[in-house]
Amino acid sequence: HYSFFPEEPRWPAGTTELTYAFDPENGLDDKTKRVFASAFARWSEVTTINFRETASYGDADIKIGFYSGDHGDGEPFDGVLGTLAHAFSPTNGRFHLDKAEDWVATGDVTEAALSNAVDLESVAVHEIGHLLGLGHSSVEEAIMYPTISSRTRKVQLAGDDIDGIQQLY
Ligand code: TQI
Ligand code: ZN
Ligand code: ZN
Repeated sequence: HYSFFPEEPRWPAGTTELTYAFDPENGLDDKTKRVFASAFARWSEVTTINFRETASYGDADIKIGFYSGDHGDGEPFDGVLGTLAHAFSPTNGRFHLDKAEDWVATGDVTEAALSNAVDLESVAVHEIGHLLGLGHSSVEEAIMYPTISSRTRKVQLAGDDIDGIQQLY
């Protein structure tokens, strides 16, 4: 079953659009950016919130970046596997990914040559759930279930994820 953060923080009632931006220092390619767009679209399909990329990083509601090790927020990354990414509860908007992972942005992660390959969209869909206010779910099929194996792709929202997010928005 889905859960929320303590005190159930959420984006303000009536929010119809949230903007997101990529840390310009990362210089991400379009292929990578399209993976995030696809992950956001999965949540906008089941809520009244649309997500729009903006070039003005400073003004964006959601700020996405890849970092290694200690990156200044008290939650250092740990190298290959372990913690893959973290996102904060509403309305913080910070969404950080561990640069050390072998991120797979397209194709079939189950066929990736690297045994520690991590599917970027799977992690993005999960972290966006946190950004919107969902905690973890006890339902194994749910995107918000707290474990995923490497070389696994899980990007489809389960009924449990949809029930949870529709409680908030
Ligand atoms: N990162 C953890 C996560 O996103 C960080 C975390 C732990 C967390 N507890 C939290 C974030 C409570 C918000 C609220 O769950 S992770 C998965 C999963 C991670 C894990 O790198 O371990 C995914 C990131 F669920 F598959 F294990 C993405 Cl999909
Ligand atoms: Zn961080
Ligand atoms: Zn999580």
